[in-house]
Amino acid sequence: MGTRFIDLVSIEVHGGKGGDGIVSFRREAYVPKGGPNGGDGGAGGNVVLVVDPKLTTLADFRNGAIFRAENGRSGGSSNKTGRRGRNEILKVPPGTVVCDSDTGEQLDDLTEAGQELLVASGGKPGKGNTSFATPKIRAPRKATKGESGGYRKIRLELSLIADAGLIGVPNAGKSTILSTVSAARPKIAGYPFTTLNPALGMVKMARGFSFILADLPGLIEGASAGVGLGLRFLRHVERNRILIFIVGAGLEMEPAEQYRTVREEVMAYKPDLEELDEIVVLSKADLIDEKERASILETLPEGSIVISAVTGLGMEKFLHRIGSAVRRLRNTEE
Ligand SMILES: Nc1nc2c(ncn2[C@@H]2O[C@H](COP(=O)(O)OP(=O)(O)OP(=O)(O)O)[C@@H](O)[C@H]2O)c(=O)[nH]1
Ligand SMILES: [Mg+2]
Repeated sequence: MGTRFIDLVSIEVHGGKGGDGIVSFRREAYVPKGGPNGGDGGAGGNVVLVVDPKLTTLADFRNGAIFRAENGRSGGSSNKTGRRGRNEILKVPPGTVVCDSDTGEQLDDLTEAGQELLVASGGKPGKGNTSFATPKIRAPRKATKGESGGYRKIRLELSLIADAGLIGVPNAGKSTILSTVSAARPKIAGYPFTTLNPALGMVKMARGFSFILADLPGLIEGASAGVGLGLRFLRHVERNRILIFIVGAGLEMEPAEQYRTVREEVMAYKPDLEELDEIVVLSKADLIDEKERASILETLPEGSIVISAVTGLGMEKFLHRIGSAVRRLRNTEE
């Protein structure tokens, strides 16, 4: 179904190189030729994905970015093993599906908080000359180099369900709203049923917080019985967690009537939806004056918001209202 927003990035991951083993001999006073004491290298670091339930998108990853774990250090004299390279830990949101970009093979579906996936192993460390000492060769001059780490291109894919859906009669201005608050570019036109399939956009707020907003096809009376885009539309509504009713100024139907009609259709389709959070918004407010706005507001539920996607009026308040509803929901779901 179309209410999924696919967040997709390809990245490269490189395990760290293993540290080299070294050639070294003991040097003690009065001992002309000490035995070998060259230590092994440290292993290269791994690149590991780990699920962080606080994340909801892959927006922190730049497409094509390269992530390298640290190299292991070389061994030291006195049989000191080199320090191993630090792992590179990449946090991903729950629901991230990981595939090898070259083979297309699915490596894992990361769903649980804290779940880990090793995507590139660190290289094996080299051995120091101590390891090559035998009864015959007491002073080996041989040490091996660390191996390079694993490398691969992976694809991270997250399919998101919208947090909130824009619901309203045709021409209420739903697509215009989505296009001004996100990078989504739904079709906008002054005729009904411009939107045939839901469009989704990611709304980015301050401090890395974001949510997914769905622009839904217009809804008319009888939709729950299959009129207009009817059921096709309503199937999408039930996948949203917050219902945003958009009523438009300047339409044939009065705003209060739009709200009543649309809400009734939604609830007739699925009474459970009564339990979802609701936000009521009067849009296209630039078409009417202050006085008319106030009198329309009196006919809408308390706390309704007035906006214009064209002039920007009320848009900040609108986004904050949705943002705090989304936050509340996510907190209770944790
Ligand atoms: N003046 C004004 N016009 C608007 C505003 N928002 C949308 N419009 C116009 O209203 C018409 C319908 O806008 P859309 O965003 O396509 O409406 P919609 O609710 O997505 O319509 P459907 O997809 O048919 O359900 C277009 O001609 C828009 O340019 C607004 O804030 N002010
Ligand atoms: Mg539309």
